[in-house]
Amino acid sequence: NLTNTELELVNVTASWDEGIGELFEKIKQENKADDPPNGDTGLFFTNLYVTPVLKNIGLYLEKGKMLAVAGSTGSGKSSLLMMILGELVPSEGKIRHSGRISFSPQTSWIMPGTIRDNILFGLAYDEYRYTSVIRACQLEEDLALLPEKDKAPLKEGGVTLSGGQRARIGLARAVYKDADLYLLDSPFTHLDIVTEKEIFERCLCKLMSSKTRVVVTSKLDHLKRADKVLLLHNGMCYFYGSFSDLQAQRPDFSSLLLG
Ligand code: M5T
Repeated sequence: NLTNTELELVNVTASWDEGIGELFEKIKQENKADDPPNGDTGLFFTNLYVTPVLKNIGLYLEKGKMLAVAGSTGSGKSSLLMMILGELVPSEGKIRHSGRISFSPQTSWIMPGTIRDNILFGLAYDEYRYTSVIRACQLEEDLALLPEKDKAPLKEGGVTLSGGQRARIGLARAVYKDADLYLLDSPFTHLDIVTEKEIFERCLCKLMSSKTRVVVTSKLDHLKRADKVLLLHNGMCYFYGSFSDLQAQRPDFSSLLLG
């Protein structure tokens, strides 16, 4: 049902080295003139197969639901978000979504300006919205400690910020933006367990409860709370479905979440 579906992937396969594929396609075309009379050009190209980063992925996410994307390092989680964003073009399959996307990358870029500028990121200041976001992202205490509060200037690259502050500013920026689909790549890196738990609850579950969310996270607690779980392994779908089905169908799944 498309009216309730915010995001749909149908048998999607993609490679980062697509450029190489295109280059060899070009060589192949150019070589056509020199083809032997029997036209057998297949052999030379059989070893030019490009390994896909994502293989045959299918999923759908209804409006207002949360999808947790899990898997070990290099399994393709960031690549999946890049594909939804349109940065990685699938070689096979279909991606469907409509509307505005808000994306927070694994490492947020800090621009020169105040903390507030870095959260608003060009959008108009709405006090209620801004305060809710600051609270949900646990930035209130950090700001209270600064004499200039959220008017404290930041340098490009955010050298004066801790890793956790930068992560929370990045998350706050993505959440402040009004969008139909939120793509959050590992929003809890550099956060201690308690802060992570609080932000997951207050921001991702409560503040964003009506939003369609794709969150890269391998934390068991997060998978439990998500409406859907996609567990990737070497770019393939190891599991897709509800957490209870994950436990039932893949009892050994936690070994894939380490690292
Ligand atoms: C999967 C390659 C990367 C790796 C594979 C984002 C990105 C990834 N890759 C590129 O070549 N270009 C890119 O822009 O794709 O990497 P991933 O999608 O980053 O995996 P992950 O998000 O599951 O890993 P991690 O470590 O962030 O948990 O071969 O080189």
